[in-house]
Amino acid sequence: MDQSALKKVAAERAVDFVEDGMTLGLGTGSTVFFLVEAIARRVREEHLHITGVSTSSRTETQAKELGIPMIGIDDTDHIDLTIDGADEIDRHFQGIKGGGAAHTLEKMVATTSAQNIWIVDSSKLVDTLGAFPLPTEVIPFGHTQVERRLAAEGLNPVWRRNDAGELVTTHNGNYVLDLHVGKIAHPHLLAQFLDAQTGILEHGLFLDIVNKVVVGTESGAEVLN
Ligand code: ABF
Repeated sequence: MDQSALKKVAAERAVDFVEDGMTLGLGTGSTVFFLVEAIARRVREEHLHITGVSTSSRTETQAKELGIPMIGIDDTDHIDLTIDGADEIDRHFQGIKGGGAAHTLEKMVATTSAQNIWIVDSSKLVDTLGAFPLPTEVIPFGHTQVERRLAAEGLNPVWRRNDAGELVTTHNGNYVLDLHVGKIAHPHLLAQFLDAQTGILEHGLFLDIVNKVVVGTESGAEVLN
């Protein structure tokens, strides 16, 4: 099976955790694409009443097109469950997100949610976080100062650019600075440092947030609790 097929395996298993009446956070990315399709199928066939809260305009558009009723995050007082993809996850369920430049919105939805499930193909499971460059969202004013500060700490910051060489901007109009750290031995300490940096709106370390991981493997979906 290729990576995309493994993502589909994970997404189609995770939809079993969706219950009638839920307000559901919907993540972003190619794995979530399969999830949204699977949820829409259940809504259609089983007449489930689901209300979705999305983390990006991409997901919002797909969900609406498939008939899933959507509301904004500020229009609800709770989210029962959020299902999202990830870039890396370790055995303690600590992870990295932000490969799609949407991690601030994703973290807002995740931290509002009572439960979080991540859906990944098996290549995303790692012993130590950090091989995937850690995304940070940086406000434009003073962004070069932020870059200098992080470089001085040995965090190897690199601005994310599109194919035309322009700086990538997030939904919030900010830049993405990827930290090529290699191995993150102490994720909580790094998160604490990044949280304290003026100019960084949010980083892609998602710590102590995930309750369950559904992994797509060659032999089917594996649920890790
Ligand atoms: C977004 O999509 C990101 O936070 C994460 O970077 C990514 C997962 O990607 P995919 O499912 O496409 O592999 O949720």
